[in-house]
Amino acid sequence: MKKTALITGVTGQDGSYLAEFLLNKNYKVHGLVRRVALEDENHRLWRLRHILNKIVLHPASLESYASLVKIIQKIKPNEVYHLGAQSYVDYSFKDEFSTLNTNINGTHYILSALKEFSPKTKFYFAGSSEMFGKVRETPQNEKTPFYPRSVYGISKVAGYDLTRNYREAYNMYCCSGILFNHESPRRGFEFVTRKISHAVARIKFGIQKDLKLGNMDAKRDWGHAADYVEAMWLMLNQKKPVDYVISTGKQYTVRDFAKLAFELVDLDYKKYIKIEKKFYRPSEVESLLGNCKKARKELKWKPKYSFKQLVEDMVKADLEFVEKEGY
Ligand code: NDP
Ligand code: GDR
Repeated sequence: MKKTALITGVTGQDGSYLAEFLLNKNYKVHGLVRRVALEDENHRLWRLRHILNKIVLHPASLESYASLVKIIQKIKPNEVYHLGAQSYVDYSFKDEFSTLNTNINGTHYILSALKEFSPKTKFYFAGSSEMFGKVRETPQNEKTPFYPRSVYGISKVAGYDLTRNYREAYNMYCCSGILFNHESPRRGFEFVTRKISHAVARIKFGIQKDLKLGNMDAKRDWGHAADYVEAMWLMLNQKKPVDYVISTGKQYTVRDFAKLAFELVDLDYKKYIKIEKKFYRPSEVESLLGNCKKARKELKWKPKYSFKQLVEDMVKADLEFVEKEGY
């Protein structure tokens, strides 16, 4: 019999790659979407357009326990991948309350609904390297203490703890991936990598003059989303639920990313970038670097994309995007 998976956040970057990945593994894939997405398919479902006829979408809200219960009772999925979240760190400083509400209550509602109505379902929580924040050691692994620097990071620590507690208290198969930044041509435009690759393409085509950024010294461990969704699936297909760090183990600055992206179209980044205070965060995460030895050993997972291949993939895709769409 086909396995059934439910993905929250299916319209996002990771949700779309994961849906494809699970279809290739012959899963029946269900996705939870906000009703507005169904009303505006063109804009809200762009990442899923090519697989829309192969997946089942259910309107629901992470803010409504009742709507989540309805879907879980109906599908009783083998696996739930809980990716839905207010995921933009910068925005979490501007709207703390809704970030906490969506990210903490949304996670709690799903866990609670599973406990009541489908306790055998395996549950994946999208944890984040933002939980390490002001890092206590370098590189960071599964034992590194958390020190979040934003409401977003705080919400992810709470989701991580809820997930652990459901595993320990109710003996459910619940685990968290502590994923470091992962990007792709499907990254949202507000995140720095996509902001850069999109701007590079627009500047190359002469429709943008410069690129305004904040802290270019921030260091991140950047991987490719297509690689990282495989790790989510691996975590739900082990004998026991265990939390894992997923990362590349290599670190670059925002400046490194920009320099390479501009070089790929024969431009010098220094001529185009302007620094603006408004893109700095009230409390910044300066440096993240993951140690994923445990995942490499136990899950036999490793990233396929190098940093250079990631930047190339994004810039190439945005050159095609801007040429086709004209913006
Ligand atoms: P995206 O921002 O691309 O996608 C977020 C998804 O959550 C979207 O489908 C969005 O729906 C949905 N969502 C947001 N708010 C709600 C809500 N109130 N009700 C229902 N759905 C909602 O994120 P990514 O794909 O990049 O990330 C997936 C998950 O992994 C997130 O939880 C993120 O925090 C986490 N993460 C991401 C990392 C990364 O580098 N990408 C690293 C570590 C963790 P809509 O389309 O309607 O807005
Ligand atoms: P991050 O990603 O906060 O790491 O969270 P983002 O791309 O937003 O920022 C990365 C770093 O770049 C610096 N920066 C800028 N960022 C943005 N967005 N825009 C700018 O103009 C800019 N200039 C400099 C930031 O200050 C920061 O240091 C992502 C999200 O996907 C989270 O959901 C996820 O949990 C973490 O990665 C791991």
